[in-house]
Amino acid sequence: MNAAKVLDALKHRFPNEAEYHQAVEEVLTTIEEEYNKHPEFDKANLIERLCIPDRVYQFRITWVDDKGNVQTNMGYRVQHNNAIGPYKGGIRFHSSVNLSILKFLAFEQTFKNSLTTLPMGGGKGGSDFSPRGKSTAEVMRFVQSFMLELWRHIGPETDVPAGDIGVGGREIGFMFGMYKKLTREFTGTFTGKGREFGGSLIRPEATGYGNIYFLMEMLKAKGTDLKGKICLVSGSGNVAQYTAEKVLELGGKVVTMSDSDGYIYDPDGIDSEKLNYIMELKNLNRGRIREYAETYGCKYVEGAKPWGEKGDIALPSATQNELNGDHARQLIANGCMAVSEGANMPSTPEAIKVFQDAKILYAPGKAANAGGVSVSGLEMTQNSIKLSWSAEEVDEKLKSIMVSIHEACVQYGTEADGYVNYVKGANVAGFMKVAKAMMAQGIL
Ligand code: NDP
Ligand code: 2IT
Repeated sequence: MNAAKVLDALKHRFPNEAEYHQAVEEVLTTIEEEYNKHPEFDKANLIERLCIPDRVYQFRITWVDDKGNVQTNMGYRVQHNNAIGPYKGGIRFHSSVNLSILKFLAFEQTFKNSLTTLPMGGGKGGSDFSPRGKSTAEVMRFVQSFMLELWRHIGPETDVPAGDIGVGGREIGFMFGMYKKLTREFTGTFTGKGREFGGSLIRPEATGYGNIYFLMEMLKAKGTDLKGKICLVSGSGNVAQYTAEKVLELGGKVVTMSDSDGYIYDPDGIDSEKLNYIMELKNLNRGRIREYAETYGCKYVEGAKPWGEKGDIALPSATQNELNGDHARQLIANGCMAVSEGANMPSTPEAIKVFQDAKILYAPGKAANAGGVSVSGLEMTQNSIKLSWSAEEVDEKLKSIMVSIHEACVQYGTEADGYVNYVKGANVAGFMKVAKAMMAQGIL
C-alpha cells in the first residue's frame, strides 16, 4: 500500500469531502508501515474496503415548525464497518452536518470502537437540523420525522445509535420513543437512554471522565498528575461539562469554556458551583456561555477560541478543526505540556505536527474520547442481560478500559527515542483488530 496513492484515488472518487480526506490521511500515513508488513492485506485490497463505508443512507426529513411552516432537512446514517460488532456511533444534529463530516466521524468511530476492547463496529449519523432556538415541541416533531426513515436501518444487533453534538438525553428519549412505536418492540437500539428505560449510569459522564482518566495515564507516565494544573477547556456541552467536573475532582483548575459564539476566561477557576451554573444554563435554559461572564464578572471573548490563554493542559471538547497551527504554537509558547482531545478531530493536521514536534503529550480523540462509546457498549451489555450495574461498577470498568487503551497506544506508538506517538499507537492498534476480523470473514 502506498498511502499517498490510496488517498489520491479516494479524493478523486469522493471529491469535496475535506473532513473525510483529512481523517483518512491521518490513519493511512500512520498505519502504512505496519500494513505493508502483511502482504496478504494488500492482496485482499483491505485498505479500500476499510476506507469506504459499507453503506450510506441519505433521506429528506419533513416537519412542521411552531408557526405552521413546512421545513425540510437532510438525514443520514453512515454504516462504516461491522467486522467486529454491530455498527455503533452517535447522531449529530448541527447546521454544519454533511456527508463528509459524517463519513469522517464513522471512519474514526471504527478505529475508536476497536480500541475499546468491546464488540462494536463503526457508524455515524445525523442531520443538518439545528436544535438551537427550536422549541422542545419542534425538536420532538423533527426527531419523529427523522425516525420515520431511520428506523428501518437500525436495530439492537444491526446498528445502535447514540448522542453527539446537538443530541443529548432529550433527543435520545424522543428517538427511542418513536422507534419503539414504529417497531412495537422494546429493545436496546439506542444508548444514552434515560435511566428509567435502560440507560446506563455514568453514560452522560463517560466521555469527559474517560478523557481525564486517559490524561491521568499520560501524566502518570511523566511522573505527574493534575494537582494545581491549569486547564483550558473548549465547548460547554456534554463532553466539556464532565471533563471539567473530573478535572476539579482531581485537583486541577479549569479557566476557560466556550460555545460556538465565543469563550469565557475565569482566572479564579470554574469551581463546582459555577460549573453547576453552566450545566443549568446549557442543559435546561439552553442559554449562551456569554451569560456566565455577565453573572460572574469575568472576561468573554466573542468569536474566538480559548487557546491563546495560558494553561498547562488543553482539552478541546467542542468540534472538529477548532484548534489550528497558530493556536498550537500559542499553546506551546505558553508552556502547555499536554493536549487530550474530548472532541473528534479538533486539532488540524498542522496543529498535531506542532504538538508532536514539540514532543508534548498529545492524545487524539479516537483514543482519549473513547470512554463515551465504551460506556455505550456497557449499556448494550446491560440491556442484553436485562440488568443494570451500579455507578461504581460502570465507572471502574470505564477506568480500566481507558487504561487499556493507553497501554495499546504505548505498545504500538512508542518511537525509538521513547516519545509516545499516540496517534500512531491508536491508529495501528485500532486497525489491526479490524483488519484481522475482515481477513477472517472473506472478501465482502
Ligand atoms: P454538545 O452538543 O453537548 O456540545 C457541543 C459544544 O461544542 C457546545 O458548547 C457547542 O456550542 C460547541 N460547538 C458545536 N459546534 C461548534 C462549532 N462549529 N464551533 C464552535 N463550537 C461548537 O456535544 P458533545 O459535548 O456531545 O460533543 C462535543 C464533541 O465531542 C464533538 O466533537 C463530539 O463528536 C465529541 N464526542 C462526543 C461524545 C459523546 O458521548 N457525546 C463521545 C465522543 C466524542 P453551542 O452551544 O453554541 O452549540
Ligand atoms: O463520537 C463518539 O464516540 C460518540 N458520539 C459516542 C458514540 C456512542 O455510540 O456512544
